[in-house]
Amino acid sequence: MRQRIVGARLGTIAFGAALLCGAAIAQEASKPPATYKELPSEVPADFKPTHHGFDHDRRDVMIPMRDGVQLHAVILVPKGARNAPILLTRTPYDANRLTGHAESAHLGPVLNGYDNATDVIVEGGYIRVVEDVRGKYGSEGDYVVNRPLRGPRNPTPVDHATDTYDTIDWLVKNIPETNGKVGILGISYDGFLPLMALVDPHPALKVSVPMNPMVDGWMGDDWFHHGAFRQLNVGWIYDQVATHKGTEKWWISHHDNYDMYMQAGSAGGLARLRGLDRIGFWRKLEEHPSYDAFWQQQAVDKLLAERPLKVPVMLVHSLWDQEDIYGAPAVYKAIEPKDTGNDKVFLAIGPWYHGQVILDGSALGAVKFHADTAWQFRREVLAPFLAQYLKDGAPKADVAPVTAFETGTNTWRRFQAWPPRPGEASKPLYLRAGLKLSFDAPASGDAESDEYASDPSKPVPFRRRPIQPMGYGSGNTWAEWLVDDQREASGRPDVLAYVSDVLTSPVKVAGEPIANLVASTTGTDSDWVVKLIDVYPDEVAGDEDMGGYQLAVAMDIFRGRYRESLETARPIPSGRPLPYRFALPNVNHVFLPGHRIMVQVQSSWFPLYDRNPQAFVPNIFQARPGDYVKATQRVYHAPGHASLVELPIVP
Ligand code: PG9
Repeated sequence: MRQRIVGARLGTIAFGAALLCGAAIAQEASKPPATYKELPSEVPADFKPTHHGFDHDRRDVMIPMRDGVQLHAVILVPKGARNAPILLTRTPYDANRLTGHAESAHLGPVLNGYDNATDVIVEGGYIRVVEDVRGKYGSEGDYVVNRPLRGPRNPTPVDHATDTYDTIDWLVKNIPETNGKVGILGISYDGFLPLMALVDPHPALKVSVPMNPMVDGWMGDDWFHHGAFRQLNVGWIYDQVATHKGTEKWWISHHDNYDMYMQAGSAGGLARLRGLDRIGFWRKLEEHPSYDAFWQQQAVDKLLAERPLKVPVMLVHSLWDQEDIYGAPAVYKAIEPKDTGNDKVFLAIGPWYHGQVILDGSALGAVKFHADTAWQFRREVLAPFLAQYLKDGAPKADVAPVTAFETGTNTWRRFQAWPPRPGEASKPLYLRAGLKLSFDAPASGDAESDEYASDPSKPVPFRRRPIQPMGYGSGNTWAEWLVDDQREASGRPDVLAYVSDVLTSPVKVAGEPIANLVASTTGTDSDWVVKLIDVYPDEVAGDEDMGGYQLAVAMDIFRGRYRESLETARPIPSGRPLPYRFALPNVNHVFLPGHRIMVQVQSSWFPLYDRNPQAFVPNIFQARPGDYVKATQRVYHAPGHASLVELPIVP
């Protein structure tokens, strides 16, 4: 014990001395340096790396735009490249980061990340160019999220179309190793930019591959789905827009994000607590909760529908895209009619999460595809598709207008169009009494409806708690939430789960299921979530973890205040059965014999979506704690009040 005390005293003395010494140093440091001959610095005045052994040449350039603003780009030229095509990605996510995944002499590891189709780029011998968009990271200029095209929302002479044009013009004139042909591709926001490139395109732009693109932030991509706000994304606004180079980072205050957002009360409340309301883009979100001109005029599918299509485009869609599940099919639908020769607009549909197309596509969460579907696509479709437009003398690619993976059977299909049977009428799958599902309409005498309590103080978690933030860090399974087992929800009293009999023959669906709910609420506003689910057999041979699994193949939410007009929110007449009709995400799925079909209905999906107060308020971003009220929800399944899902069944 004594030893320890002495030690303690000595420690105190030492600590005191250290404090005094530290103060002295600090005081010293505050003084101007003493006049002494400095040692010769070991840092060379102008160090140039030898890049000995590199298989590529790295060039950092500033490219002048037509308004004088300069954009930073990283150019990676394979050693010995001659007459090589360029693959360009424009990004708000830091070109240096996207081209700096490893300190390596080889292009593969340098590009090997969540943002390059590395094997296609490197094995294809492409010159790789990644450019910071205007106003971000190494580039000059102002930053506007998803900068609108010149026009009513952008009075300046520049936008992403002009910046892409000017960039391509500079590249083909200043990279001697190129053959003068440029392809543009990218994922998510980087997928929105290849769509912007299609407007008044540069003649050297030969092909565009938007993957999981952001297209309509209100209808079904990152910000709202049918008016319900995706509040889990607010951290992106903070990280992306608070500073030029993303130096300020959003933070988590609770291990379970469910608690963090509950404590904040509303998305607007959280925004004000954390200074988001000082960020221009947040203020625009808060000012435009409805589908008004702000959203309609920047919906990329609408913009492209009005413009000529001059460049071949392959839209890449992920069936379980947890972020931009609306974009690619919406653009396909908008521009495909222009493709009279069926040889300019292509669609690829894979069993992937957001961006998984450039990663390993063997499985998604618990769902196994028994082959690397993403690699298959890159090798057999994307690589030859790009080459035919970009490489001198490359053969025409044997790529169908639509290449779609069929889940359930785990089979790639080739179609001439999407949906494959455009004229085919959908088949109604009815919600029936006794929580049944049937292709037979409700019969008179059936129980009229089912009810559940929707309590905003206990919103339905969108996945098992504790809930992680949106993100891609190691251990974060945000990317997989769309394939979470929906048993978590189906057992809850505030979720209705209707299920069919066991199927004796396959039911193949390809296209967009449409939810048709007839429902009432005792409140004056309400959210409706509808999920189309494949229920696996109680036991699955060879994959026991899938026994009884409830795999959602299409799920979405609709904010009831917009039932009459997406542009104008209106209170819901309380207690009255009313129709709600909204599209669910595209499916390409076979419900196999032995499986069952399930439809779940609920009225919250938290904290991914903000809570609906269930009492009508002008702007839910400004809802106050007292606005949130419990409501009793009724879903009807009686003749004349039939709830159903229109299934795009393929015989
Ligand atoms: N679509 C992704 C995203 C955009 C905005 C908010 C949150 C996610 C992305 O571009 O990465």
